[in-house]
Amino acid sequence: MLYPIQNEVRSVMELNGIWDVSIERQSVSGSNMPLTDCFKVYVPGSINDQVRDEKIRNHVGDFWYRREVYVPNYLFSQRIVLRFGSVTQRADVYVNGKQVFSHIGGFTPFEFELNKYIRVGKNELEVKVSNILDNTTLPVGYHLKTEDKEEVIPLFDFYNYCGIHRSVVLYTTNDTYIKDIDINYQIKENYAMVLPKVEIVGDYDNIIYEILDDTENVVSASDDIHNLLVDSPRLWQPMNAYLYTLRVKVFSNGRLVDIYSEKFGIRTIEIKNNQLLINGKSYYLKGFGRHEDFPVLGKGHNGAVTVLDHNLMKWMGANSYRTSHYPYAEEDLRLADEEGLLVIDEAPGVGLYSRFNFDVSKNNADNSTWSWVQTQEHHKQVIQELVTRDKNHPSVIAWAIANEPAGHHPGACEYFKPLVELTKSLDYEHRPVVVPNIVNATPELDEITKLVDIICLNRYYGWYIDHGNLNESLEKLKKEVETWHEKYPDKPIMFSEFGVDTVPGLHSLYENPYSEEYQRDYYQAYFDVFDEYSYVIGEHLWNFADFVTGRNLRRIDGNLKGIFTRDRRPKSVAYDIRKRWTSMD
Ligand code: GCB
Repeated sequence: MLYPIQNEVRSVMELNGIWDVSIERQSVSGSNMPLTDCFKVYVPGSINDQVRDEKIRNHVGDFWYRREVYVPNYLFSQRIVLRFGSVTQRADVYVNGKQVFSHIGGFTPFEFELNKYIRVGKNELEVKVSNILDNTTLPVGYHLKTEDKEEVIPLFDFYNYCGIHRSVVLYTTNDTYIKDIDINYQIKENYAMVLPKVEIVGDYDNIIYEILDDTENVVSASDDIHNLLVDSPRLWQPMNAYLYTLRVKVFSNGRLVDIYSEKFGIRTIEIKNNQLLINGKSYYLKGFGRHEDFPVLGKGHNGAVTVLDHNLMKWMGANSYRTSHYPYAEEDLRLADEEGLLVIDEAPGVGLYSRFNFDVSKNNADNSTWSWVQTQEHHKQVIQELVTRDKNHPSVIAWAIANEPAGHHPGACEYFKPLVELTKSLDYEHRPVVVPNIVNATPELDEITKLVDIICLNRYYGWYIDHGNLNESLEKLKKEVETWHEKYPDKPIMFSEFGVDTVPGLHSLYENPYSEEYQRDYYQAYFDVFDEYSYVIGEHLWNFADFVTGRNLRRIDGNLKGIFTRDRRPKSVAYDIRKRWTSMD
């Protein structure tokens, strides 16, 4: 799905700002009834941390958002599209009292044509937002409902923030419009052949494709996609990005009816001899698993936070991150493209583990995951939405289609095989597919790793296993790395998560868990292991910053495994890691 842009033909109008929200539906379209029991919520932003009332903060079920939208008469000569960047977890959209659209899935955009539902001037827009998660949704939760209580117990470790989390816009196009663009290319000896696939709706008689360099010079132009050649292309390199623009112009009777500019980078990605090669050169991934999570905003997108987080990652010497555990705002990826950061782009396939427990030794009590979850169809939908949204981003180097599923429960392979195939088939580049692995899905039992391109391990030896005992746990870590390598010698291994909860300002002379010293020792010990193996191709620390979780005996004010606090102050370990990463070639 294309990002909304304004240009010669298209216009964009933001509907962000303060909306009215209530638990019960408040308005009857057309009436001037005063709204009672409404509270105010800023969009984009999670509801939960904008309200004082705990009942509202913890409400399970529906929230009704409402606002008026004034539509100027001049827009009506065009298609008017209403687009939501994301609504978590489900949205039912009502226009002037009538339900017109629904979308399930909290982390991808959706849009629909509005013309037939609106009039010139004042219109009423309502969105029923639900935060229910169950065994048919992703993420997965246990949905418990009795006569006097409704609850969602998350099978994952982050707070189930809800609301309209990303921008809401009205944008316009003509009746003939560019619906989608896939920018495929092939790199030859000293030129690149760009082969865009453009989907157009409506009548037209001519299309012109132009390729512009980063100073906006047209380097190639044609009405035939087979003639789009870029001589001596400048490659998009990690941390040294170079972006070209594909400009598509659509004409009808000599009149320009649509135009869209999409940036892209020219580069290759390959997995070969257990290495990750970008433009033929092997790269080591240094970076983080992250969350969209910030005080007050919750999971609401805020451009200033995106910019700061990217600056902090670059300051640390990172070259990559994973969008754990769901697709992030489109603005994040657009920035990563400009900055040369590498992104493992993750679908919200999290919680696929029956009776998941932080005490991993208890996780083997039940092996029924794949008979209990009914998420496969929805999983296909979220993968499709992820790949079609993000396919043209050069920053995206791999797709993570789930996080820590029960890869060792019967049925895991049957569940994942079609999903891996689908992901590859949707992506013209066939980028690597990964599924970060949980420690219980051992090399002997796991059924998923054979399907993926990079072995991604989330490991907590010294924390959930052998808590506080680094020496013993590292022997286990080494043994495990070697066992995976023996089983899959051609596949690279990366650590997609490892870390320890650390209370900022807590110091200890000893190896005391939760202290800043323990976090420093833990990371140093892991790094010493990674550096022994050439086939370990990356380290993503868990987590970039502390984040909010549900209430749990093991969580003191959330998950404290951040290298930065939730308000982005560095813990001591940040300086060690910065030293390591900035001195690594
Ligand atoms: C994991 C999960 C992540 C948790 C983390 C932890 O394995 O993938 O979502 O937050 O462990 O800190 O327990």
